[in-house]
Parts: sequence; C-alpha cells; structure tokens
Amino acid sequence: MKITDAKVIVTCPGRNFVTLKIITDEGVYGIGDATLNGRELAVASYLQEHLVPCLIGRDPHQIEDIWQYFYRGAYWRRGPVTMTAIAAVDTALWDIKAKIAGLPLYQLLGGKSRSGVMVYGHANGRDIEETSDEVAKYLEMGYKAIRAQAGVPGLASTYGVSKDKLFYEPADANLPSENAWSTAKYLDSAPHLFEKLRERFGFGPHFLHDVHHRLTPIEAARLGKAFEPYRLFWMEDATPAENQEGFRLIRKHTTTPLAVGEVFNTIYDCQTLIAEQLIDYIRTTVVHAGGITHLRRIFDFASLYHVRSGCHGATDLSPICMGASLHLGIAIPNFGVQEYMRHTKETDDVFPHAYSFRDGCLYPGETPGHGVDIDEALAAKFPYSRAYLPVNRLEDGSMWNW
Ligand code: KDG
Ligand code: MG
Repeated sequence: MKITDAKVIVTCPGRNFVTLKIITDEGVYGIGDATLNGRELAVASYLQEHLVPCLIGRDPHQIEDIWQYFYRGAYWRRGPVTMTAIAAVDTALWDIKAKIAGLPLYQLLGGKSRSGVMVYGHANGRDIEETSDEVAKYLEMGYKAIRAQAGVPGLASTYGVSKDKLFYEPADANLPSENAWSTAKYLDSAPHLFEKLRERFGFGPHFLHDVHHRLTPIEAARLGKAFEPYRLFWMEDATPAENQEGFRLIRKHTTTPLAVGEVFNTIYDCQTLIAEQLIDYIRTTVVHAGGITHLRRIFDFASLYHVRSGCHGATDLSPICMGASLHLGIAIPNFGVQEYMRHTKETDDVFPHAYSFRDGCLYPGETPGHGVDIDEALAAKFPYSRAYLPVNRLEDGSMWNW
C-alpha cells in the first residue's frame, strides 16, 4: 500500500482550520487536523513545502517510522509549527489504519476503558451573577463539569468572557485586539465566583477555572489556597510553564489540583512537571503535541505518576482533533476530563462527525477510523480569513501574558 497524494485544505467556516488529507493507492484516505490558532498558514506551508513531498510513495502503515522520520529527520526538533504538522500526518495515518482494519480507532488503542468521555463546558459572564446563570444552563444540558470565568470588577475586558455564550471564539480580529489586566483586582474577585457557585449549586458539579498563565508562582499559590474550600476540579495554567520548576512553589502551598499544557508540544515540555508530580492533569492535545503517537507517549508517561489527561478542546481545534481525542480518551487508563467547546453549525457541516454528546459525556461513535470527515466542496466556500488572538497589557501599558 502506498501514499499517492496528500493535500492541505484551508477553510474558514466562522474560524480558520487547516486539514491534511492523505490519499492511498487503494482509495482509502485519512485526515488530520493541522490548525494552529493565529499561525494557520505557517503550518499549511510547512506541510505543503516540506512534509507532503516526503510522504508520496511511503507505506501509510509505517506510522511510527514516519513519525520518527519527520521528528528526527528535520534536524530542527519540536516547536508548535513542526509538531502540529507532524500531528496532522500522524492523525491521518491512524485514520487510514483504522479504516483499513474496519474498526473505530479506539479499538486499535486497546479498546474501551470506560463507557464515555466526561467533558467540561464553558460558563462565562460579565459578572458572577451572569456566570452563575450560565452554569445553570450547562447543568440543564446535562454537563457534570463546567469551567467558570467571570469579568473582573474594574477591568474593561477579561479573558474567557465572550459576547456569544455557547460559541466562544477568542480569535476575534484581523489585527490583535488588546485586553487590560490587573492581577490584584483578579485575585480579589476570583475566589468569590466559586464561593457563590458552591452556595447556589452545592458540591455536586465539578468546577474548573482557567488562569491563562497570568500569575507568578507565588500569586498562583495564594489563589490555589483561596480556592480550596470550593473544591475545584482544577486550576488551569496558573503560571507560564516555560520554567517548569515554577510549579514547585505552587505545589508547596496548595492542594487545589493543577492542570497545564495546552501550549505544550512535546513530552519534554512536561517531563519535570510529571516526573516530580507537580501537576494533576496534563492538557496536551492531539493536534499540537505530535498526534496520537506522541500524545499516547505523554499519557503513558503521566500514568506512572498519577497524572491524568485533560485534553484542550477549544474551538480552534477542529472536529478532527476532537474525534481523535475522544478515541484516545476512551481507551487510556488515566483519562481525566476532555474540554468541549461546541463548534458552530457551519463548522460541524464542513466536518461531519460520528461523535455525539449525551449526559455530560462525548462518545466517539463506531465509524471505522476516527469518525470525522471533511466536506471539501463546502470547505471551499469558506476562504481563509486572517484572525488573531488578543494580546494583554497591564494597566500601566506593559505587555503581559494573554
Ligand atoms: O488558541 C487559544 C485558545 O484555544 C485558548 O485560549 C483557549 O485557554 C483556552 C482553553 O482552555 O480552552
Ligand atoms: Mg486554557
């Protein structure tokens, strides 16, 4: 069996997505997500110019060898653009292998370890009351886990607080928009959100919170402590993790579970965090961390240290990534939770998929492969449109982490 063609498809059904489609001489094809928010065309070009020519003529069954060929063979290892491109190839190859076997992908990963994949949705509002009402809506929809974010009093805009409730899309402008940030104001207000949520909803639902890399380790330690009475499922991205050792300080001071990793792209980005048990959930994804092959490696390593999965699942990860992630999530022993930000109808139409939501869980479906396809004719009707994530500044104008 041979790969005869591979094409890069860029489409924008409300937001940009990059997809790799690998075609074989037996007519079977596979697809992989290659979307890197705000840098989409860099990955499209990396694939088109550098990986696609090396794929033609190869045996699509040699997934591990092809992965190593692109990882070691590039000489320039790691980085989000490289690892997203490798992920797209890897995901498409697993899709092909499972289709040829006539099995849903999870069967090739060891079969089901659980009946469904618990997901968390996003409740956000301009203030605590609005967020609390959003939480109520998610509970009505059957969610068991909900991430809650509320506007910070005194700040004009805050990360995670969208105009459009169900379909939050942070890449909102064709040049970066600017948010303002005050750590002091945030630290004063954030614990009250969870105090009020526990008062209203009790201790049944799981609540999560995303700090979005905005604190120093000691500030994050203080926040984690303040959250303790409200028993969060996790505090996410408490501090930037380029310096993995920073988490030692947070860990010393709080028992609030810690999650990190949506911007990581290899196992080396979380090696210390996992081996020293500085975190509880690793949030790396199929699309940004080298595909099924590498993500499985990260999760197996994590399983040795009581660290569970918590895959990133924002709208900038296409339904292909979501489908692949669900197959992995249902199979691995150390699954934690899966983020699920709903895609718009236009996106779901471009990417028909077998997965479905029921009672707070997603189910990958039984279609051979990862169960997600692309309607190329429809995709062609939505041309690429440049869009950036916002940037963030402190009140004195200094650049800060978004
Ligand atoms: O591309 C960036 C978004 O995916 C990110 O801001 C969303 O932090 C996020 C999350 O946890 O979903
Ligand atoms: Mg996040």
